Amino acid sequence: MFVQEPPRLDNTYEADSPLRGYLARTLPADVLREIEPELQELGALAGGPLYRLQLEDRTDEPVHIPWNAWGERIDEVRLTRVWQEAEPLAVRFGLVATAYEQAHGAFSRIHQFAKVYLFAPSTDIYACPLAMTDGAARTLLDSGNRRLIERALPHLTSRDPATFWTSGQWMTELTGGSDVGSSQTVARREADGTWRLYGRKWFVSAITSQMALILARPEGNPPGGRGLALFYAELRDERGRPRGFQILRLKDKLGTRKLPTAEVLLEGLPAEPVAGLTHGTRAIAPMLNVTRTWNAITAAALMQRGLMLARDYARRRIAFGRPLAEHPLHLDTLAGLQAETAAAFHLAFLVAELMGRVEAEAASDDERALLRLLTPVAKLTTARQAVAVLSEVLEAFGGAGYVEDTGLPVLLRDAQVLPIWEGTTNVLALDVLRALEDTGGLKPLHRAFGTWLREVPEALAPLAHEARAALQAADAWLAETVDDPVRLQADARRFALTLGRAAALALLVRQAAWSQTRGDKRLAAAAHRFARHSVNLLPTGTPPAESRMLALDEPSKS
Ligand code: MFK
Repeated sequence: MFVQEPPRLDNTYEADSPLRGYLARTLPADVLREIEPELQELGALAGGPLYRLQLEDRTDEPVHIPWNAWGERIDEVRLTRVWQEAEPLAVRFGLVATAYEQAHGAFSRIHQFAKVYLFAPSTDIYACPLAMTDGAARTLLDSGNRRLIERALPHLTSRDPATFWTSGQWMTELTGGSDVGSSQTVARREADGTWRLYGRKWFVSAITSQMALILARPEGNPPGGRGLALFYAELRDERGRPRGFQILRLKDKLGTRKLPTAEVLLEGLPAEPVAGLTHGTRAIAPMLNVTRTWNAITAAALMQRGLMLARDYARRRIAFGRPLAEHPLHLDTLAGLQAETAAAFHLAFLVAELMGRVEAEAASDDERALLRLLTPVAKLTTARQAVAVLSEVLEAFGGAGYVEDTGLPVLLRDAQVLPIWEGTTNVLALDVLRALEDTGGLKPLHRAFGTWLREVPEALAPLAHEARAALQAADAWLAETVDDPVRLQADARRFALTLGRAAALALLVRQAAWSQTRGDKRLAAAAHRFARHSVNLLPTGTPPAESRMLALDEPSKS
């Protein structure tokens, strides 16, 4: 009887040509030599024992235990096996620490995110608490609060599982998922001058963290984000019991089901202001920007995981008398997915690279501006690509892609969180407009395109031209729309995606030019294919008045 061979993974570092080509181009040879053994080790784990454990542990989920047998409130959360193994590994490989140790100066973020990229697809979204931990470390450092930096940083950046802490990011409320400024959590000052927090947080990711950064409104403060303050809290006492909060329930989510996301009641949680008693959303912005970068890297990583499996399967699966890999239509489909994945990879890693340069104080003003602008651009662009690519990946397996015990459907379910959390596509598109106010428009991006596309061989010149043309179209739209707030908002998503896709194409062309001189034409093929998918999305909208008619199915008034 015929039995279908399942897809297999090898060492995911060795098999990843976009990652290896990128590291070879960007890192000095001695840095690459130094970090490569670690990447090899992580690739072997991710494609071997960790992936096998993921498949074995597929149906396990975290469990909330509110009470102990004797009636004491304990709010314990039991984690899955993959999560239990992921934490010590993450600490040993320095998935957060690497960015702060800065052993490789401005290249440290590339080093860190190369590890994150290999680790994330084999560890069931354990990247989430790590992302928030990294974000908390950055936020505390940027706050300049010496006491809290000295207290928490050694834990957040520890290389020792016994002292390592993860951090939560407690923002989301029923009133405000995106509109955080409408939060209702209250901060009350006690007679002894200490602070306690009261309220209900609606969506707290990775509830097992030891500390959290929390937004709350000091009593008497005005409404809106400016009236919020950022607080630091250590969440459990020495016996592991919650300090002034209860877990009401774990969320029943479409995906990221290994990640214990909780609804939490704050009943006097002791907390300490991080940076004054106002402007909480401004104070937590570093957290948002760091986690959005993790989001983009994870998006690229999940796409690559799906493609590695689909590619392997294409060689094993015989249909209509030959392997799928011999069918031109199947090859064409996978080629399109590879082009999108390579584009997402280069956009996400550009942000990582810029973050490293800014943090090592090696960045120019333009690079600082680019980091601010391209962080939301990369997050929103790659998240949408991930959902589209992983949906196609499932289809590339036919019915097997829709059957749970192949371990494939989870890829799509987990990808679907990427455009939602850490700011939806629309919220981030508005953040791109906000960022343009800080960066003084698109000039830094024009100059970056000039640098990236300086030495382009003739065969790639039309693609460089197309990337520039899309950026110019975005700039022309901005000039035309800047005084029309309704159109500005209505087109913001198309504008942001055009920037993302134009930047991704320019980056693909730059890498393709480098690879081609070394005899590798894969990136050039990816750039050609990517350019044939849409890059400039601005012409595809509907006038705002018609949108209302369409969106709400209202009859025309005229
Ligand atoms: C592997 C994956 C890793 C991801 C794991 C994460 C797991 C965690 C899951 C979650 O917790 S999901 C919840 C995440 N929530 C969000 O991302 C919130 C989305 N909403 C927004 O981003 C809104 O735009 C925002 C809350 C920031 C709006 O707040 P306000 O107070 O109404 O906005 P306002 O007044 O425009 O901005 C306040 C200040 O912050 C301004 O500065 P000034 O006070 O100096 O004028 C802004 O410029 C600044 N700001 C806002 N966003 C910024 C920023 N600064 C820098 N970067 C940004 N991104």
